[in-house]
Amino acid sequence: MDEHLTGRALHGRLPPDAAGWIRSIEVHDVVTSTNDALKEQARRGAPEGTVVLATRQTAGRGRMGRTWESPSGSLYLSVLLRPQGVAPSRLGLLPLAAGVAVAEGLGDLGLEVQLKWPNDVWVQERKVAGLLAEAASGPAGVENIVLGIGINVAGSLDGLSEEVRPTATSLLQEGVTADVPGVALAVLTRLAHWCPAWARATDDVVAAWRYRALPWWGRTVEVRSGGTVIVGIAREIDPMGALVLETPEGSVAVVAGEARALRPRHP
Ligand code: BT5
Repeated sequence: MDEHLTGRALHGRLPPDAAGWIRSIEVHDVVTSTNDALKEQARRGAPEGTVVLATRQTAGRGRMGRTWESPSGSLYLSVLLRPQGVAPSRLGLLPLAAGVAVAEGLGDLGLEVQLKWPNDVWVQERKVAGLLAEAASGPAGVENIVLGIGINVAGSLDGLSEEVRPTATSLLQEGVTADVPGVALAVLTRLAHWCPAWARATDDVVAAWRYRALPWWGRTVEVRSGGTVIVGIAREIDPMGALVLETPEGSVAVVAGEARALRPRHP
């Protein structure tokens, strides 16, 4: 990243509301994982709204032990939340709230995206961004959450593996010529609204998410979760962010997993 783009300079470019919630931004050219760097800061008592940002990761993580490929020139950021008295059952809603923030931020830059349950940001069936929320709990409940977001900004997908490339896209690939700081500002501005809104349970996260979701309603969807596979007709997102599927055994609310819409069978 440009030398003049320090965290302090970036923070100074946030709109006042967002600058009030985002406490500080630490900028790195390269880290193992911004989530791990921020967890370290959380252990040392960093406040809510602390942000770690990098343009390359050497050990970027996805969910369930997967890798988030993190070549240079894209945006990898993590935000620290310290929600007070938030029920653990609301945790599943946070990736949805963050997805809305990313969608709105990218929308501000001219890129229309769609949200795929629970944590993917897509442009026409290709993943442009992913979200990973990791919570640390203690005796008093949820102590902190490190919310990580990876957004493919750079134009060339050459930095991605052959396996990931066919299902990935980037901002530049989609014709949006924003730089990493610009994308960071757009997304942080929206996160500064949606993270506190999620914690206070004020704005309707589910309605905002559904508005931008892939139109799966009424389609047959398969969710792999742990060792199980659940297939049913997608009906709704429940108030806690679970995907409600209508199965032959009845209605099932799936809280986490890997979802895909099955192609309709032709006779
Ligand atoms: C995610 O996991 O989508 C969460 C990604 C979160 C990444 C951020 S970057 C900042 C912070 N620090 C971290 O270490 N992580 C967070 P999941 O739903 O498990 O998706 C992972 C899958 O997405 C992989 O198995 C690949 O198929 C695909 N993938 C990996 N890298 C990709 C990329 N750069 N672009 C598009 N798809 C990718």
